[in-house]
Amino acid sequence: MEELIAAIATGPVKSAVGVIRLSGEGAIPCAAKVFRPKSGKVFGMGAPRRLTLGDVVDGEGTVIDQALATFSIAPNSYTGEDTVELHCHGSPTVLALTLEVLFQHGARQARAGEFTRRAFLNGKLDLTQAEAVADLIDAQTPAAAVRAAGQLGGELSRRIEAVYDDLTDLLAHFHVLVDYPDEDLEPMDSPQIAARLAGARETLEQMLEGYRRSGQYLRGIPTAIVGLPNAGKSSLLNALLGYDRAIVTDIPGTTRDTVEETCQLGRNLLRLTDTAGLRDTHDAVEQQGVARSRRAMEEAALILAVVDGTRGVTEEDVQLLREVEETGKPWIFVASKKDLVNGSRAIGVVGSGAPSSVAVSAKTGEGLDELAKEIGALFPAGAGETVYFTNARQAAAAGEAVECLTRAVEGLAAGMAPDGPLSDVELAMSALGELTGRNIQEDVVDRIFSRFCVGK
Ligand SMILES: Nc1nc2c(ncn2[C@@H]2O[C@H](COP(=O)(O)OP(=O)(O)OP(=O)(O)O)[C@@H](O)[C@H]2O)c(=O)[nH]1
Ligand SMILES: [Mg+2]
Repeated sequence: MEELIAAIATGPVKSAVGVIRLSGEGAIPCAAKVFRPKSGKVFGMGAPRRLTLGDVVDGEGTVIDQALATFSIAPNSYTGEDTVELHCHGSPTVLALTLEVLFQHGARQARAGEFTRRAFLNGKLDLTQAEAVADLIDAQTPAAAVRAAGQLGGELSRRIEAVYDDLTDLLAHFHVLVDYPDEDLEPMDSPQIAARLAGARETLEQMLEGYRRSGQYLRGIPTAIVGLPNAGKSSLLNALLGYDRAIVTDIPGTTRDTVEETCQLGRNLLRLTDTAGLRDTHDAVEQQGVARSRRAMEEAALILAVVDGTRGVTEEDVQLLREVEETGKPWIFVASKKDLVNGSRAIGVVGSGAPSSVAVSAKTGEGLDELAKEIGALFPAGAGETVYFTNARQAAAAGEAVECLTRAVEGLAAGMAPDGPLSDVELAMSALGELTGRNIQEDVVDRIFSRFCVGK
C-alpha cells in the first residue's frame, strides 16, 4: 500500500455535509486518532463499510465536530487500499481543521486525482473508466452525464479489447509467416486478412463518427447570432442568458467585438456568439467587427438570423439572409421585438421561406420557448445514439489506430511483404493499448489525472 493521503472530497462551500477521504497505509489507525465513536470502541474495530457516529477531535482532544465515519479494507475499496471517509458538517473551516489534524497524525495532502489514480494503478478501474469519473464530474449537459455514466461500466474498454484481441490473432498469423518463411505453411491469404483488418478499422471508424457527431452535444453547439445593426441581436443574447451580458442601445453599431457565452436551452447546450451588425461601414473598428461576425458565421454549426420585426424584411436583410443561406448550415429566421408589433405583422415578417422561423421578444421573453423547440428539432440531442469515446485523448488514440490499419490494408493490397503491414498492425495495437491504459506511459497517466479535482 502507498503512503497515506487525505483530502476534502466535497466542494469548498458551506453545505450540510462535507466529506474527508483518507487512503493508504495506516488510514484506519490514523482516523482512529481523530475520530472517537460514541460507542466508546476504537474506530476500525467493527465491521467495515458501516457508518459509525462519533466525535472528531483535534490534537489536544477538543471536540471540533460530530461526524459519521466509515472504513473499507484493501482491496475492497475505491482505491483498492485501506480507506476511511469522514462525513463531517459541511463547514469549510471545520473541514480544513480536521484535515490539518489528520496531517499531524501522518497523512499528507492528496494531489488532484490521486485517489482515482491509485484505483487505476490497483486495477480497480481501467483508464477509460477513470476518465469517465472526471467526465461525469465535468458534465455540463444531461447528455454528457449519461454518456460518462455509461462509460463507468467499462463498455468502451470491452469494445476496444475485442478489436485488440482480433488484431492479436491476426498478428500471430503474420508472425508465423514472417518468422518461419521456409516452413511448409499455408500461404497467407492477403485479401482475407485485409478484410479482417478493414473490419477492425470500420468498428473504430464508426465509434469515431459517433464521437464527432456528439461533440456538439458535449461542448455546446457553436451558434452565431447575426443580423443588421439594431436588429436586436444583443438583446436576444441577454434574454437567452437571463442576464445583461452584452451592451444594448438604440444606436446602430453598438456591438463591435464578438461576445461569447454558453447557455443551456432545453436539452441543448449552445455556445452563443453575439456579433456586430453586418453593414458596409467606413469605421475601422466596426469593419473589424463585421469581419469577426462573418468568421463567427463560418465557425458556427447553427445560425440565428435576427431581423427587426418592427421594420419587416428590408433589401439589406434579404442580402444578409442570402449570405446565411449560402453557408449551407442550419439556420433559424428570428423576427425580433414581437412585443412592438401585432401578431399578424410579425408572422408576415416571419414567412420568408426560411427553413425554420420564430418571432420573439427579448423584452417579454415571448417566443423564446418556441426558439428552444426549433433548435431542439434541428439538433435532437444525442438521438438514441450510443457514443463510446468521451474525450479527445481517446478519439485521438483510436484515430491513430485507424491510420495504422489503413496503411496495413493498403500495404497488403499493394502486394507488400507481410513485415510492413505487420509493424503497422503492431502500431495500431499500441495505440489501442494506450486508449484503455493497457500499455501507457507514465507522463500520459500524469496528464490524465491532472484533470481531476483534489479529493477524487
Ligand atoms: N421593445 C423591444 N425592444 C427591443 C427588443 N429587442 C431589442 N430591442 C431594442 O432594439 C434596440 C437595439 O437592440 P440591440 O440588442 O442592441 O440590437 P443589436 O442587433 O445588438 O444591435 P447592434 O449591436 O448595433 O448590431 C435597443 O434599443 C433595444 O432595446 C425587444 O424584444 N423589444
Ligand atoms: Mg449588439
